[in-house]
Amino acid sequence: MNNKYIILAHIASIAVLTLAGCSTPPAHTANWYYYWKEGAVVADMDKVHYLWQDPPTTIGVSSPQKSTTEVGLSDDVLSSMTELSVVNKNNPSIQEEIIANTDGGIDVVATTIAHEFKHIWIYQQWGAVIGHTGIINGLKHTDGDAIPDSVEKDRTPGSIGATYEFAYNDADTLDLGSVGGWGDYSIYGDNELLARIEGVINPRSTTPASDWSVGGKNWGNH
Ligand SMILES: [Ca+2]
Ligand SMILES: [Ca+2]
Repeated sequence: MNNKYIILAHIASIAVLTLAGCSTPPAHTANWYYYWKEGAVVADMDKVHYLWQDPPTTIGVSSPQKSTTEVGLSDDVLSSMTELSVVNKNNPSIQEEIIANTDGGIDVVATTIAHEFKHIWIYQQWGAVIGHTGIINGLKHTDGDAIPDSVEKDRTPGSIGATYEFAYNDADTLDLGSVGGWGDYSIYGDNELLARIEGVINPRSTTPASDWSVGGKNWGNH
């Protein structure tokens, strides 16, 4: 299986980061955030917390233990682009390619919101967070990627386990952690891959006609 997806941004999500700990942003910053939130230019923008960081250290975060209704985005959501190409360590026929697209803005935000809420969805299914092992909600977790052993071992056609052939004892079966600068994914790469793909194939809806932010879809048209 060789799946290719078009991605609009490098989504450097750190699922275990908290939303707290950011300094108060200067009043003049985040034109994009306020325009898109107040104008509902991207669906679920009302559930986005602005992560002010100088310089930004991540694009988006979710912290399911603290909130299942809010995710965070930083200014880096506007700029970072990359391509992801990974292969299952145990079955090289399983390959996932996520190809960068340089058209950023609301498209990147729509992808990133979907991505972060997929991390939360995983938490809601089984109740584990990154790094948790042992029995959680009656299901065994061996590798700490928040996906239970039974789900990773499942080879029923169409299941998560069958689609990616995840290993129950390897948190990063497709070796996302080997990609330059992404070493953190070695502890939850399987979880991250599900979120990456969700963001690409099922991004939040957008209303480009309402995007009057600086550099946005209608910038220069007024
Ligand atoms: Ca697991
Ligand atoms: Ca795994």
